[in-house]
Order: sequence, then structure tokens, then C-alpha cells
Amino acid sequence: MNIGITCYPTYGGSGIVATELGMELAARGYDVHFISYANPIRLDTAIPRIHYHEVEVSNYPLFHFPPYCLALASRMAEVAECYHLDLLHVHYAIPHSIAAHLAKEMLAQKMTGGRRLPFVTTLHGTDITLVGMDRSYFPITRFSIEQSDGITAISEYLRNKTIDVFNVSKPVEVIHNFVNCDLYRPGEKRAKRTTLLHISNFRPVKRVLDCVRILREVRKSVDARLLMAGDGPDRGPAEMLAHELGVSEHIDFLGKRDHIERLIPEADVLLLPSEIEAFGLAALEAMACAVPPIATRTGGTPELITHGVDGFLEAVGEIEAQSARAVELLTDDVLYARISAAARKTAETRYCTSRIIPVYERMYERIAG
Ligand code: GMT
Repeated sequence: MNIGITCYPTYGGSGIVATELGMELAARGYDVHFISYANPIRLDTAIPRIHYHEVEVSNYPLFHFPPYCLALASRMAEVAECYHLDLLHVHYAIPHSIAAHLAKEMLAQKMTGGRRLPFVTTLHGTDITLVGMDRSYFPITRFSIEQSDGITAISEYLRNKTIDVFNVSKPVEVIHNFVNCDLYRPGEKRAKRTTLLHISNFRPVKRVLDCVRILREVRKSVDARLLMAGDGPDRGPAEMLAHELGVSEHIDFLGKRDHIERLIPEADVLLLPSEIEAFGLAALEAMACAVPPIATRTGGTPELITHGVDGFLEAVGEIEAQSARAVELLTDDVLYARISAAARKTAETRYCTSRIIPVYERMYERIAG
């Protein structure tokens, strides 16, 4: 089967899921064609059966806003024709879903051979919870979701939200995020635990400033440090806050990092204090490395993390509660051993690629007919 995948290629959970999915599919014998404006950050183009097609957005003085969506739709249609794509799988509804719809319509025309090009839309979170609900995008988001031949959401929470908000009449299938448990593995056990880790795109929804506040609280009892991986609009404010709170020498702002699977095992606890999180891929990747997550009880995180069993869930903005959990995990050996082993077990038994990829494959077979 020949599959076209479109995603945001820079840092962000949806692009990571799309890229890992494409590489897993290629390993299983599919020809996978990535269509995007840049090479997805985790994509290894040396892998057999992986292809990358860049979308060029030509500018013109008349265009105040370069029309990326149209350039993407044209490229999708071209690639589909040249490489006999059986379907398109787009990640993040806006604008990928409407571009896929346009490409599908273009291919359906008799003058280009009247080919069928079904498409699957995978909803990841902010495409529904923030951007899609914005008035200017609401009608087109609903339309493009409805036009999809298959719709998936990465959690029950997101599925319910999509149905509630957009009144979608078609079935929305839940296919959770996944992790490669051979690549994401526990590191060496350390006698002394001191390292907290946060990974994100530093958008306001991630509440990265809370990580700095948590570190300050934790340092009242433990000589802890914080690794902050990623970059985005709230990095500067977080750096400023670290200075103000007098903890800057205990925080490493690492910027965007490749091979996150090598970084995670260096940490003892993952912090995910988000305002909203449709699933929480960073928490899952940490769990696969037996690093317990402390996350907020919001969106889809309770589907992944069972409070007190394989991680902790606290209320959004509750710095003291999140800090207290971090101190417990850093200081209590018995508790740490139990939660960390359970975290790895959850990742292995429920979210491993070997379990989740076949669910996508079955969907493709149904849709491509
Ligand atoms: O984390 C982000 O804000 C990026 C965003 C994206 O779409 O790139 O992530 C979303 O998709 C991830 C992968 O499916 C989910 O694990 C994240 O929970 C979700 N983020 C939010 O809902 C805020």
C-alpha cells in the first residue's frame, strides 16, 4: 500500500506521532510519502520505502498571506497521481484536512483519470481544543472533519470533545499515542535521585513557568535540578522567572533536542503541568523509560496515568501538590521503585507500537477498500 502522510514537521506531538507512524509503517513494508513544507524533525529519510516531498509556497507581492494550504493540496494531488497513493493520512486538522479534501476532489475529476483518494484525519488536541474552536476556523474545521473518510482521535477525551463541540455525525475512532518500547528504555538505576525533566514546545498551554516554581519548592527539601528540553514562546519568561526566584543555576534550558530517548533516562521524574493535554506523549515516552510522570488531571492524561500507580495527577496550577509528589519520588526508594516499574509496564502492555500500529493498518485496509 502507498500512503501519503502530512503533518507539522517542526517540534510538536502531532508531528512526532505522524513521523514515528510513517517509519513504523515503512518497516512493515508500506511505501510512505511525507508531504510537508520541511523534513519532519525525527524522520530518517535513509530508511527504505520512506519518501519526502517538499511543498514549495511561492510568494507574490499581492499575497499578504502565502497560500500554504493551496500549495499543499496541489502537491498532495501530484504525489498521489505520480506515486499511486492509496490514501492520505493527515495529522492535525487545520489546514491539513481541508487540503486533503481539495486533493481528493482534484483527483476525482475525470480529466485527471477520476481516481479515488480517501483520507484519514487524526485529531491531536489543540486542533480541536484551541484552534478549531476559534470562530474563524470553526466551520471549516467541522466541514473538513466531516469530509474525512476516517477520523481518529488520540484519546477518549478528545473524541468526546470533538463530538460535543463539532457535533460530528461520523464515527471517531480512538487510537492512542504509542511509543517504541525497544528504543525508549529504562536507564541505569541511580543511588541518588535529583533530576526533574520537562519536555515541550514551551507554548502557554504547557505552563512551563510552573516547572520553575515546582523546582523552587522542591529545592526546599532536596538538592534538585531541572532539565528543560524544547523551545517556544514561554522559554524567555521561564528563564526570567528562574532568575527572579533564584534557581537559574539549577536549571538547564537545553533547547530543541534530538534523540529524546537518550535524554529521558538521565532524569528521575517528568513534569507535565499543562493547562490541557489531549493525551501527553511526553509522559508516555518517560513512562517507557521507567521515569514516573507528575502531570495535571486534565483532558486525556487520566487515560494514560493512573494516579498513585504509575505516576501522579494533580490539579492544574497546584504547585505545592506537584512539588510534594516530586519530593516523595526523589526521596522514597520503595515508592519510586514501585511507580517506576508500573510506569514501564503501562507503556509496554498498553501503548507499545506493536499494539497500536496494527490498529492504524486495519483502518487503512477498511478505508482504501
Ligand atoms: O503538545 C502540543 O501542544 C503539540 C500538540 C501537537 O499537536 O503537535 O500535541 C498534541 O498532540 C500530542 C500527540 O498526539 C498529544 O500527546 C498532546 O497531548 C497534544 N497536546 C495538547 O493537547 C496540548
